[in-house]
This record gives sequence, structure tokens and C-alpha cells, in this order.
Amino acid sequence: MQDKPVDKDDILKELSELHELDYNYSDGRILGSMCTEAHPFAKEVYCKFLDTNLGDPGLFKGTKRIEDEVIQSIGEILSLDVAYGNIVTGGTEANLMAIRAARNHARKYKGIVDGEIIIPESAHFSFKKAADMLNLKIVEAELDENYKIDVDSLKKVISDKTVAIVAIAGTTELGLIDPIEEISKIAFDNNIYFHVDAAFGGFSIPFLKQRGYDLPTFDFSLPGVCSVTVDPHKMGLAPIPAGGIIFRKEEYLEVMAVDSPYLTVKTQSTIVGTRLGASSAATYAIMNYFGKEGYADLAQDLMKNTQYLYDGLLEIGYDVICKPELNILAFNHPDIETNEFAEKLEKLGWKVSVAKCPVSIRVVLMNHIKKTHIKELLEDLKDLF
Ligand code: 0PR
Repeated sequence: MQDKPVDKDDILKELSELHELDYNYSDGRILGSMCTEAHPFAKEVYCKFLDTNLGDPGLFKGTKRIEDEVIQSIGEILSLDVAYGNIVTGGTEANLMAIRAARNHARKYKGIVDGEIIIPESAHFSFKKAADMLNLKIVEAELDENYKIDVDSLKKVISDKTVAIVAIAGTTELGLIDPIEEISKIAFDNNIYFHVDAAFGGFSIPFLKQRGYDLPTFDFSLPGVCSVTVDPHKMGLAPIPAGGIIFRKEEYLEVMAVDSPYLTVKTQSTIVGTRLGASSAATYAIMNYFGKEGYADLAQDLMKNTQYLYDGLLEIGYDVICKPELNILAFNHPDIETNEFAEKLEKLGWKVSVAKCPVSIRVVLMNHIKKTHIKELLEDLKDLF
């Protein structure tokens, strides 16, 4: 920082130069991102609510109502009549809240002090952070040959220390949906907290099902499901940061509550204290502006693009790891090692991401990747070997 004030124009010039180093979604070259350009209307609303603070909701009663309504609307999409939860910074914080609720609940009602969480090998790394922060041990359930949770392997690792089981609806690397109905039953029968991470899939699976896609049930219609993560800043087209955590019962928020003496409310259950109301307002705006139909159109368009890339890849001799369930594809070339392949694509200007399980090139077909970009990618892939 300078001692003396700097002219606005100079500051803006400097910031623009740095901003130019960033990649733009609109170039259609960012292939490995679950985020995309937020809808302009959501951005407009976001700016109007920049000064609101949901950490002290008594001061921002209207914005708190907006957050409650967003939670209620997401709950409705997930087959829950009365929903509890919060709009948070993203999937990481949402998952952290879910695991904190599960741990506190198990400590209070079952006396478990050195708990374990069961997560699939395909789980997002946010669960590792949660376990570290909450002093829980991670126990991994294996995947089957289709890269989904192997239910027998899951059953084997349940113990009297298990405080939560986690399954994924839209895995980070392959976009697959775990056998959530079966796992819900196991969790319910064993009285274990069950969290579904639908950070990616939550804003598309329900709408694709409406349009006749044959996808498994993953939501609160399954009695074992206690909480679901759904991120507006991924498939919801809301600006970053906007994650969502939805709980079936209020008691899951209550077990996390700490006294907040000098605020306008007596207790606080969120991890973050001062927190943006803008994220809730922008999510409210885009959800209502799109409606269920808008999201269904978007999800369906992205599935069509995914199918287009899938067919194109097979036609030119690539190995696609699995048939896509959502708008994520992972593939390899039979003759080249994946990292080398990724380097070649990077040299051609594609910002790719390499999946770990299995090692492959991973493309998340978000809204910024248009059909013309897919055609260009297929052309490059055809000429690459
Ligand atoms: N759960 C799942 C299933 C996820 O895929 C992710 C993130 C999270 C939770 C955590 O969400 P937040 O990052 O919002 O806390 N998935 C992407 C990933 O790690 C996030 C991402 C987005 C990565 C854009 C890169 C990128 O350019 O792959």
C-alpha cells in the first residue's frame, strides 16, 4: 500500500492488467471447471446486496427471509417439505457443516467421542479437511468396477464409531451417482447419519429426471438422508461464493449452535460469523428467473453437448472411461500416457484437468463450453496423434 492515496484510474489500470492474466470462461477453453460465468441478472442482484450481513440476521431481516426462502426452494427440489440450512461459501463449507452436525449429534445422543466418517474413494477432498478440523478418522469405502461405492465394502467398514456415511450425487471426477437408495437404507437401519454430496448434481439431477432421464433417486424422499450439499455456484449459475447445505431436521443445526451474546440472535450454527447476504439474494434471483423449466433446459442442453463429445470421442478412437450420467466426461488415448496427453492439449490452449481415479483427461461440460468449442476440441483431438 502507498502512503498517499492513489488515483482511481491508476488503480483500475493496474487491476485490469492483472485481470488480463486470468482465463475467461467465454473463450470456451476452460474444460475442467465446475464453476462457470454467473448469469448477468444474478450478478446485478449480488451487487445490490453487498453490504448485507447474515451473521447478524436481526439487522437484515429481509435478507434473512431471502436466505430462508432459498433454502426452502432448494429443499422442495430435493423432495423436502420443510427445509433447514444455509447458503454458505461453497461445497467445502457445506460438507464441513454436515459433518460437524453429524459428529455433534453422535456425541450428544450416542456418546461417540473418537468418531469415524465413511467416505467413498471418489469423495471430494473437502471431507479430508472436515475430518482434520473435526478430529475424525476417515474410513474409505471401495468403489466397484463402475466407479461407484461398493455397498458390500461400505457395510464392512461400519463400526460403533461411525458418525456419518457420505455418498456422492455427481462425483467430482466422473459425475457419477452412487447407489444412494441402498446406502440410505443401510444408514437408516443402523441409525447412522447419512450425508449426500450433491454439490454438482443437485441443480441438475432433479430436472433431468423431470425430462425423462433415467437417473437414480438421491434426495430426501429416501428416509435415511439427513443432509444434502447443493451448490448454486456450480450448476445453479449463481456468482461465487454460493454453496448450499440442507438439513432434514432443525436439530442438526441445534447441535452446532453456540451462544452469540451480543448479536440480534442468541445462537449461531454456521461456521462463518459475518457472512454475505448477497449470495442468497443472487441465488434467489436466478432461481426464480430460471424456474424449474429454465434449469431443466440448461441441464438438458449440457447433456446433449456431453453426448455430442462422447460420440465424437468414440468415433475418433478415444477410450471414454464410462458412459456419462451427468455433464462430465473422462477419457484417454490408447497410445499415450495421460499427463503427456494433457500437456499436448495445454500447448493447444485447452485448460484441461487430469482425473486421478482413473487417471484420465476430464471435461466438465459447463455452460461456457458451446458446441463450436466442442467441435474445435474434437478437431484438435483428431489431429493430435
Ligand atoms: N463436492 C463436490 C462433489 C465437488 O465436486 C466440489 C468441488 C466440492 C464438494 C467443493 O466445492 P467448493 O469448491 O465449492 O468448496 N468441485 C470442483 C473441484 O474441486 C471445484 C472446482 C471448480 C475446481 C472450479 C476447479 C475449478 O476451476 O474439482
